[in-house]
Amino acid sequence: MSSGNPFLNTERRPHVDGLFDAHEVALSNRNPGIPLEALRHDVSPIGLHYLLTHFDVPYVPEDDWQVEIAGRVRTAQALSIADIKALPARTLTVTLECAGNGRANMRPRYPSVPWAYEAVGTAAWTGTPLRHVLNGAGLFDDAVEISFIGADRGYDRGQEHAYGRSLKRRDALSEDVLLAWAMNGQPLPPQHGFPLRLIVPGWYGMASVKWLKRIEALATPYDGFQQVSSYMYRTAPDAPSTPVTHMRVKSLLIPPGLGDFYSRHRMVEGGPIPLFGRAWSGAGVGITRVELGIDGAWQEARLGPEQGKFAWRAWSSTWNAERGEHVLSCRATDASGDTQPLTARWDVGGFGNNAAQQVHVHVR
Ligand SMILES: Nc1nc2c(c(=O)[nH]1)N[C@H]1C(S)=C(S)[C@@H](COP(=O)(O)O)O[C@H]1N2
Ligand SMILES: [Mo]
Repeated sequence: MSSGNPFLNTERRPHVDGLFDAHEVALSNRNPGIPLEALRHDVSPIGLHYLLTHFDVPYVPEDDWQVEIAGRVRTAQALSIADIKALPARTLTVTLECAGNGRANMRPRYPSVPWAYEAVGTAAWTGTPLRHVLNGAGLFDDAVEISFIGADRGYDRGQEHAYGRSLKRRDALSEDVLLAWAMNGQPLPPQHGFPLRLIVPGWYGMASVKWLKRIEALATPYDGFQQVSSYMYRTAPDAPSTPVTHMRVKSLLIPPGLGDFYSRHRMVEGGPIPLFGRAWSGAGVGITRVELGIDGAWQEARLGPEQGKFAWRAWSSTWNAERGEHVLSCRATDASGDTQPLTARWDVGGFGNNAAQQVHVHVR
């Protein structure tokens, strides 16, 4: 029997090891990561911020966009970008990381965007706190969740859907959740959600819905695909799942010395080598410590100044490089006492891998 849906046999993708599949490579071409050397910038220049777009980037020819506010509200409404810009504005420096960052370093790996370390970036987002719009429409008491639906649409594992996510009422009313129209002082570029996106600081990136078209107050939990069928931690395909929410503590270092074009392996001259990196955590929790690992021995790194509760923090250290092959690593600890693990904890979808980075270096 023909179902008319050729994607229905893609419900489960078996884990893989070894060479990357052409589909993974194609996804990776569409979704660039930050070049690690760009971790130098406090705020990532727009073109260096990572991207993750599940379906097609919607074509929005001009600014005639309207966002619907619907569902369990006293006054349903359609707001223009001008209406939203007339509300009180805030700019927040926010580090976003994709929940799938590190997936390619897990063995075996889940076939999806094969991020190693680079699905992270920090931008200055300008917008109005979402609560102004929710309060303007008047949430009914029975509104337990707010859903956010983007203009992009496609299939995943046989199911057609628009990209959508939700937040619990309390989270949605936070002063820090923004309806953002600008990134680093410029209108959102098409790939980052023009003309309007949600920014949910402290959460993995999937919560920050781009090309936002519809905001709906719900009396029952939202059950869209990206909420209940994806972004779930699971230790086995049929094991109980827990939702992916805040970012886990993590740090990265900029690979030192000179890189080889093809392998990207590093060549360093012996002597004192300055090292620099970034560390962040989720839920507005600060970074209290970063350690630099040299072949498994850990030394304390220096922390740079904080640049806001939701932005990554710089760290630096000096490595006395001696001739031979070395593995550099870094691990951060946050104010709730969480430290990065040295090896990935297993997750079926490859989510939340915050294992310490490893950089192989040849010193001559
Ligand atoms: N509408 C829509 N919003 C979206 C996505 C998407 O595919 N469609 N991807 C999400 C995911 S998984 C991430 S990690 C972030 C990435 O944001 P960026 O591309 O601006 O870096 O956007 C989120 N918002
Ligand atoms: Mo993501």
